[in-house]
Amino acid sequence: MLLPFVAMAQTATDVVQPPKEFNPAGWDWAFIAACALTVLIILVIARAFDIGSLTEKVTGKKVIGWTKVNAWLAIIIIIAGAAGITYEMIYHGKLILLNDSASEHGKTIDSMFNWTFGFTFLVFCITEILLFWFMFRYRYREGEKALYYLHNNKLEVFWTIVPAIVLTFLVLRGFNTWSRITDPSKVSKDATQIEVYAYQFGWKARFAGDDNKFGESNFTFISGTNPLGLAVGAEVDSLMAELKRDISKIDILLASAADSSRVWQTALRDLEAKQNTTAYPEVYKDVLTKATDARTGAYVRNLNKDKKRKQTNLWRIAEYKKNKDFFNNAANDDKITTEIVLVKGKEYVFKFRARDVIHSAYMPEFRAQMNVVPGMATQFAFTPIKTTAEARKDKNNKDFDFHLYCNKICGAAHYNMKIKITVVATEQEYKEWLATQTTVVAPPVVETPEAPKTDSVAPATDKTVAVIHN
Ligand SMILES: [Cu+2]
Repeated sequence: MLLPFVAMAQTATDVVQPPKEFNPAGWDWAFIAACALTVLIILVIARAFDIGSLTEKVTGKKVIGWTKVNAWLAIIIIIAGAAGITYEMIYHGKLILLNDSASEHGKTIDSMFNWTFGFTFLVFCITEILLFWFMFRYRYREGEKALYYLHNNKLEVFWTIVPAIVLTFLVLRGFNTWSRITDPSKVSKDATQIEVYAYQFGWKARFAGDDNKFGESNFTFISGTNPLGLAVGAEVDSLMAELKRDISKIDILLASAADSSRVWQTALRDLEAKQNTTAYPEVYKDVLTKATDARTGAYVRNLNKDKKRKQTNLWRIAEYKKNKDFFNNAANDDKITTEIVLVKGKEYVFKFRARDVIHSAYMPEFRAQMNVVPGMATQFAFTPIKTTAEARKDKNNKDFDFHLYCNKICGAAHYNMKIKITVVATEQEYKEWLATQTTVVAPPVVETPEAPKTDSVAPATDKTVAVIHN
């Protein structure tokens, strides 16, 4: 530890306490009285100064030396400020800036952090002290004239070279550390791969199955039962069958578009004739929209758009299906989990993928953070050096867990986007856990698309029907 630092990072997993009840008996009345007294004293002093300046006006003689007062106030402010910060550092920060890292590279990150903070803190202190001292020492005095000081080469060289050397040292060290944990060529071949998949709003993890190989994936394969879009043959077949069914349903709707338009126009006329437009505003609004869409052709246009989209999707999947390397069954045994389990001392590579918007995988205890970008492969490698059980003991908190959080404001439920990371001591524990996890399960494929009933052409709600036939 370079310098005494304030605690900053230790609140990441702290639970937010509910507000305490209104209870004046528990208040620190001595503190409140001291505050009130301070305010009172300031008011009295201000009043005294007021009287002073009034006297100045009346007598024409100088009573208060304002320059001197301000100069001394500056000194008081810097001393009081420094004392306040020191107090906070010791009593609330406990002189800790970062908790112990739970990953191997985390020690380097912490050391870099401390060096950066230490250096900037030192410069900050020196410049602040000089700033306030100059304010005090060179305040206005009668008869004294300011020195006009234009340029000094030695000073320029000094404050260019020193930061340049320090920054070079900090940046090079940072660059080295960063590339060691993010450069794919620097990760050892034996490192276990884990895919971390982000979506609004949650995370899923994928572990390679018994073959120790990740299967291919593509966003076009995503379905309700295949959230990661893995290239699992049976899954993708049933998705294709579903798409075909949807397309034939749309075809039937298109064929009977003229009939359905008539139904809605009649319904609309009925409603208007019976003056039900105000009695049932929602029904009227619904029927009006449908009748208008049918009349303007928007209904048919939307159906065609939907059909085109589904056909494109179907075509894309069919193209992928032709590639036997893509559908090589490697994805069939991949495990999809809602928790990440790691073994202490083993190296891991996290491969990140996003479904919708940019997220950011943030693992504060492991000193790791990486953007998770749709359509882009990002990764991060690290070795955990502390089990969950050890961390609980260190923190003296039996409920503590490591987590991976989203650190990019990605939408309404961003705050709730996290996945638990458990670090176990032995490979055996990990294997036992993995065995309980599930793969993508394929539902039975339905070959013949089932035709929808024709009376569903103009779907009217019970309420609508009741109103129309009133
Ligand atoms: Cu997110």
